[in-house]
Amino acid sequence: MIASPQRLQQVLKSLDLDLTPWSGSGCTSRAPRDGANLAELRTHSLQEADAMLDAAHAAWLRWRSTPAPVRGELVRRLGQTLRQHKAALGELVSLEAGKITSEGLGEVQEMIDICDFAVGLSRQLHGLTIASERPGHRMMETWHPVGVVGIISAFNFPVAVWSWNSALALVCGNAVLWKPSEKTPLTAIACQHLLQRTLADFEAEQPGTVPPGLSQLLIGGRELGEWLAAQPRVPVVSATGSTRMGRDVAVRVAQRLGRSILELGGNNAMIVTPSADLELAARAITFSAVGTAGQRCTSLRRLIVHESVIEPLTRRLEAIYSSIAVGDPLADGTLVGPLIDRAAFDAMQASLDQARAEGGTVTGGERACRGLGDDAWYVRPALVRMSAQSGVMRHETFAPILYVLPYSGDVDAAIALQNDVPQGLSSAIFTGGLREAEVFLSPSGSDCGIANVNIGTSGAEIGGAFGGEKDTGGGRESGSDAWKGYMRRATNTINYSGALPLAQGVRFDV
Ligand code: UN1
Repeated sequence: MIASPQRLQQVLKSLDLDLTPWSGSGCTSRAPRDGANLAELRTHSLQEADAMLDAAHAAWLRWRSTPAPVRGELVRRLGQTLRQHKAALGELVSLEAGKITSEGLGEVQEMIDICDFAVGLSRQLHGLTIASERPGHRMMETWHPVGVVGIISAFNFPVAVWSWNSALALVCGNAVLWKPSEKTPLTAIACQHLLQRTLADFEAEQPGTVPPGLSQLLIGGRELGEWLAAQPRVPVVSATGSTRMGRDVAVRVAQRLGRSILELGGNNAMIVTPSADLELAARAITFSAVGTAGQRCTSLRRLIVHESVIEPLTRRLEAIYSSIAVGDPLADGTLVGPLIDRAAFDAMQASLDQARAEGGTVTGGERACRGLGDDAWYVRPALVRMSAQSGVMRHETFAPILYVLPYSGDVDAAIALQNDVPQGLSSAIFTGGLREAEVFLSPSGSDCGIANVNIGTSGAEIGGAFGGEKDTGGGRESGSDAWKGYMRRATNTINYSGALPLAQGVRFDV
């Protein structure tokens, strides 16, 4: 296995990225695959953050008047840059976040896809025309750029979540100020570098198009996130991470009456009914539960299976789990890479201990691949048979733990169990029955932002709005009409008559 620092040098070379301006102390980038340190980076001070906000705000004042399709052209070029550097950026994601090769590349593909989506959107930032109750009047809605958009992102999708937010924010005419996870600063620096290069090339071809300062990157810890959330000149803050972090951001943003888009923890469930295709379900369950080492917001954490099929399904899963390839994420054939760090491993063990204390039977979950590094935290994915939905199942542990729970009776009983947790991000049902599927999707069905039939809970496409309810925070990012969260709406009434009729028939003759 080639050590991570050596692989990093290759990646930096192909990205043509010089880390010197970012080097310093305060933030260490490490590689979960072997525990090696990748780089020591300088954290930004609050004074520097202020200066970045000044620059971003000044850039926004110009960018907001740039025609939206021209803004789209910038994002089209960003998509091209990402296509050219997909392999290197994907490998950097694998190095710094520990994702297997195909998932690192998949994350960059998700960035390319959202750029394509945003380019189309740049010609479709439509408002409505509304019938006026007054003669000779017309009403309409106009969508305007909102200002500097703050982005706070997590380690587990270190580049895709930035792109969902910034591709939309940029076509919507905003500037961007990004505070990535301090666990993944290098991937953030690489994204900023690729965007800056794209901006510079565009500006060189069409001078005066791109204001400097349009995209700013803040490296540092929690205090920078708290600062960002409190800035009145950041009208929208989009934050992805834990529910604890989201509550803190929400309060700071709300105190100044800003807008937050929150994408927080999930505790995602799948219901398997007696009519389900069990083999298909087993494959979907495995990808959702153990993919990305269980470190997606959308990872499957609770499996709610009808008592009549729980035995064959669980046995099948135990067989699959016993042969899952855990190992170096950059090696061919690996399906499960490492956890992000020791704290994640400890949290997983604590949850498994709690599950045992609550009557669960645990298979797997132990440390694996110790030979890959003392500070590399690999685990065998864990399957936990539970007889009731106890306390441990109500909180999100960011690790590959799948609780398997039986239900009896009809699908409503399973849906009640599914919804009986604080979080509401993703959910799925496996069934051959139309009625069960439709009940699951109905108002009395799943209470999550994502509800799927006969596919797993993770791996959402960018075309749909992404996010969830309850402790998940209520925000929506990515596709559908999520762009509206990055703009402000003006309602316009235009009088083309010579009279001045008032609404609601009010008379006010002067
Ligand atoms: C996240 O885990 O923060 O649906 C995002 C998925 C991915 C995005 C997950 N497209 O699994």
